[in-house]
Amino acid sequence: MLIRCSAPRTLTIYHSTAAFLRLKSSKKSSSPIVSGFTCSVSCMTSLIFHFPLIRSNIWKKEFHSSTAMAKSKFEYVRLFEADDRCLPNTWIAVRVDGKGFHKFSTEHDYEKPNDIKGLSLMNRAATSVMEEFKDICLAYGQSDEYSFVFRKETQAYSRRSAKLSTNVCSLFTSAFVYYWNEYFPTSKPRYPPVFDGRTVLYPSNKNIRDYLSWRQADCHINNLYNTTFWALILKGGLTPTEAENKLKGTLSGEKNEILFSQFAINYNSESEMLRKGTVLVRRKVLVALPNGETREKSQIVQEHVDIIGDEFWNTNSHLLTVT
Ligand SMILES: Nc1nc2c(ncn2[C@@H]2O[C@H](COP(=O)(O)OP(=O)(O)O)[C@@H](O)[C@H]2O)c(=O)[nH]1
Ligand SMILES: [Mg+2]
Repeated sequence: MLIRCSAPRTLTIYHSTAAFLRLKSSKKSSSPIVSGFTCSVSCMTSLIFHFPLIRSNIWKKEFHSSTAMAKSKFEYVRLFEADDRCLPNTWIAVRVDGKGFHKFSTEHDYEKPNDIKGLSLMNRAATSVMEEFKDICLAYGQSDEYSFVFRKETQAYSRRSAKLSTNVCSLFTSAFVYYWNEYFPTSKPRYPPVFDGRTVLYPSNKNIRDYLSWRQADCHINNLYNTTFWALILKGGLTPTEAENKLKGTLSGEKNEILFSQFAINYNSESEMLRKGTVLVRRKVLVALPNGETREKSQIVQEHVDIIGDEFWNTNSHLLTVT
């Protein structure tokens, strides 16, 4: 088969056993493919989509060699790109955190101090991230943040730090918006939510455990404070300033006491998701088949458990084992 498209250069496609495509490019043009090529877009599109061979090998090869000449002049700019590959054999934690979520939660009428729908949406978005990135062995979330732990030996994106954080952060954010309606069926987001993302490396098992402990301790400290703070305001009639002054310098035991004696709230009876945050891990679960039988399937499950003590890590020793 022979297809010709006319000047200023000729596109010729010979389609046989060894098909090839030749682009005769005008030497004058600095960007031959774009500026000098007069074949119509629809013609090009039809070419690309009708000839898988062209699309895959030949097209790629010729495009590359054609553009190589044009590229060479500018190619040096690649040297400005820093190599940000993460150290080998090191735990990679990617944490996303809501930007200005104090405002976002107020603008979207989140319940105080905790909004179950909002937190569940965070868990849904994080599940999407784990579904996509199989090398994430565990995720931990609380408030407006989520941490994702990549296996020590992961080769995802050649361990490039920015690739990992931007892909995780982007998917998390889009999933947050994508699933919004399932959790807030009567309202739309009033503006696009933003999450930042960062990659942090931890060389030892102790380090990664301490990192996760740090985030869970943060959850505990903030949640106890917020629960007491909002009880003083919503149930005790204090102003935010009065509540803040009352809690200034108090230890956790004193906050527990205020909750219990003034509001009959036993903090330990509060929901585990609020007190401990959410751990996402993969577990083998039995799923029912249409024929009535069951099959084991790996599924991402949510657990609201302590990850500071040893118990979780003893029962889940596989999480820290390099495979
Ligand atoms: N009312 C409410 N606010 C929340 C909830 N989860 C997170 N937030 C808000 O999000 C903030 C997250 O903290 P941080 O990241 O330090 O603040 P940011 O800089 O405003 O995102 C909290 O201080 C709360 O104001 C929730 O479930 N309910
Ligand atoms: Mg935030």
